[in-house]
Amino acid sequence: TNLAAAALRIMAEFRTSSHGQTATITLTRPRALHALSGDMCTGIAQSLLDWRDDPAITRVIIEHDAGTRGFCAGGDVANVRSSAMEDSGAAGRAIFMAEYRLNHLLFTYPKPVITFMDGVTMGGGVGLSLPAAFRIATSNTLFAMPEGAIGLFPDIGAGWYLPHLPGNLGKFLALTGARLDGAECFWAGLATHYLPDDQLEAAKAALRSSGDEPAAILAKFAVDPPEARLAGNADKIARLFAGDTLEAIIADLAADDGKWAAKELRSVTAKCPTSSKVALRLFAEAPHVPDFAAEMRREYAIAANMLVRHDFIEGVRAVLLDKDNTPQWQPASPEEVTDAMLEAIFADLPTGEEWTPLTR
Ligand code: QUE
Repeated sequence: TNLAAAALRIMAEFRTSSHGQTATITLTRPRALHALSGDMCTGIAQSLLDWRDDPAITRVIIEHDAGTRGFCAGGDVANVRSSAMEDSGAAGRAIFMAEYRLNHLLFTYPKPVITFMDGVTMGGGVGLSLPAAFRIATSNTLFAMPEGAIGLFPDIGAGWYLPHLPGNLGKFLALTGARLDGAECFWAGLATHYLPDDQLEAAKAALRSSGDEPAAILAKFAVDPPEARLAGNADKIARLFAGDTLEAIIADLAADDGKWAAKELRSVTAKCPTSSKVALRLFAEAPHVPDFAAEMRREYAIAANMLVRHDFIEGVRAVLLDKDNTPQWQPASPEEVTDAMLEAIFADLPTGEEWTPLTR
């Protein structure tokens, strides 16, 4: 009914609580696998600012509502897409502004944050995880940077975190959209701890009732993860994702006669070629980025330039709306993505329109 629909719309998409010295953000948008809306980003940042200045609070837990699927599936890309078609992307840019401000606030937060990556953790969910001092992988973790599937690019600070992963793992994650489980996240250093999912509520209860440091508390609940399947492919990833260009990586995968390379080649070539080239350039330029604020500034400019392109509108249509998974990319091949196109996507925004951090 209309009344029920209206009630669902005003239902809060996150809630906050505090127990002793521990504050908690709980994501409560289960119908979207807790994907971040712009309002969630703004509201969560406000709570974090309040707790930052509250001496009674020494640490913050980020979790999703118990009993629901997914930790956080991403950002508000369906609404960004609507904005691109209806208001030239103005509302979409505001959503990315709010999300990247939250990412930056978490990155610079002076108190330890503990993120429970318990379920689907993609894109926006990765942005809540990687800046946290304590990143808890679980038996339910499914981690990915899938933006190449929707004609976007690995954002939320991916250009800061991913280039530092060993053995070309960052390029592999960005170009294939590979899904990592909890054991693989721990193996790659994306997570700091691995907990069985039947220990999560006990670990949170201990963080809320004990005065001990988070590291000491989490050590009591962490276990050795199962073997990481990814470790067995690390040599191939290091070798076959070493190329500097998309064309070189595709050629190396195609020249390998193994089954693994053939499967990854299909993943790479299904992604938006412009997205993949943006990712490679983002990573190549990473050594020149002085700090995380500069990272957010460049990613925001890229997002603003990409969200109005055909590929983003088409990618969200194919993956999230029509779910036919047959996006028609423009250009459709790596060779057709010119340096001039990349220059336009990496162009600075006009003065006054750039990303800025939260000030309060
Ligand atoms: C790339 C993305 C997202 C994605 C899939 C991609 C993304 C996002 C979602 C998503 C998933 C399930 C939902 C939802 C959103 O999927 O950002 O509302 O129920 O939010 O390939 O960037």
